[in-house]
Amino acid sequence: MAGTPTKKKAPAKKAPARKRAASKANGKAAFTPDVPDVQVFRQSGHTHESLGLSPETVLDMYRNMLLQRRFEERAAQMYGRQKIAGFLHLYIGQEAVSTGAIWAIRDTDPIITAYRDHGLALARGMGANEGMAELFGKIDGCSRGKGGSMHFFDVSRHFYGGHGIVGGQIPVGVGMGFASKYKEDGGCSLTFFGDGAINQGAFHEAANLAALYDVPALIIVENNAYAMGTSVERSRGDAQLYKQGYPYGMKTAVIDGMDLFEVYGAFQQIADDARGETDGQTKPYFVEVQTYRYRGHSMSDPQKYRTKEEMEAKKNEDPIVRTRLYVLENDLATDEALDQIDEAVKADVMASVEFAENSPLPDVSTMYEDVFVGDVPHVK
Ligand SMILES: Cc1ncc(C[n+]2csc(CCOP(=O)(O)OP(=O)(O)O)c2C)c(N)n1
Ligand SMILES: [Mg+2]
Repeated sequence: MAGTPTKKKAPAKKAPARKRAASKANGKAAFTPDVPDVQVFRQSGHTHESLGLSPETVLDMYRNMLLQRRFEERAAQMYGRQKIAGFLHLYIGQEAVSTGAIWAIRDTDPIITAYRDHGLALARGMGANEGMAELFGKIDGCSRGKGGSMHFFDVSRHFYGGHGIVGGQIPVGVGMGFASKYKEDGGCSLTFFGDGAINQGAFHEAANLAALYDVPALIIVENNAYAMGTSVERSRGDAQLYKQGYPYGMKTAVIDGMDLFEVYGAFQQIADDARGETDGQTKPYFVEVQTYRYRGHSMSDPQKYRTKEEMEAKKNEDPIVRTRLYVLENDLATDEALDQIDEAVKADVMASVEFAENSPLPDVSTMYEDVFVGDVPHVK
């Protein structure tokens, strides 16, 4: 199956120094941006040590990426059994983006995203139970069963959805950054959206205001190469998305989103700069994270728009496989220990299915709740 970590044995010969796993797989050509103020985070040669990550933290990050993947594999199966209604958009392949970014920022930095939201929610700390129950439309779900797959929400963890209108969340995310600036709380908002959303007016309006008001906001396009069945090349006059920060006078970052350490290192640096830690000046960043989704747009996508060869090549970049190889090559854990992590994650996800099954449907009386802050103004 696409993107499933394979059990690779650790190489017999010990590596002489800390090395980057699967660097062969990362055969991306060197890249020179042709607009100013662009920082490129690709093939930086990071190690966990150079990033200040302990082996335990690397394993936590690995566990979290696996949780996202196993959760969604199981969700796909439950969709097939008609336990989940409506749409289901899987994040499989993009897990290094969520885990790398969220491990790099503060727990209180607000996050908002589009409908492909399970991965970011689980990376932010949502449990599999709350997530699966939401997919099942049950009262114990993160949105009390009334949001479903596209509307995961967890205000206690500063995770603000889960939005279905392409690009609609971008002005809201920039607004959350503006709130941080206004309140001077040192926060920096993270607004995620897809490559398809960059053609929406909402992106351009929000980008302009973010730059104009020096908003501490990371405006992040997760370029997974497709918007439904349309490739970026087919929908853009200029497919180099990173250039979109320049017209608004924003600093820009381009990140290899298939590499956990690259994402982590980049977000640490740019989030600190955005919140004003480097020069006392808050500022927005436009961020292009280059990633790939291994599954279809949603569950009913025959995927005729891409070739098997493209998929095979991309599978070599699987962020979970690459992290596993890194862990083994650098003796951070044994093959058996990694298998145990996987088994524990699978058991956690399996238990979440039972939890979701047993959770009640929301009562009709809850219909008007969670719409307004405070009392419902006019419903009797
Ligand atoms: C305003 C609006 N137009 C169209 C749609 C239909 N639609 C849903 S998802 C999607 C593709 C978006 O692709 P992208 O932004 O690249 O995100 P990805 O699915 O790749 O994560 C479209 C066109 C929508 N939901 N909202
Ligand atoms: Mg896309």
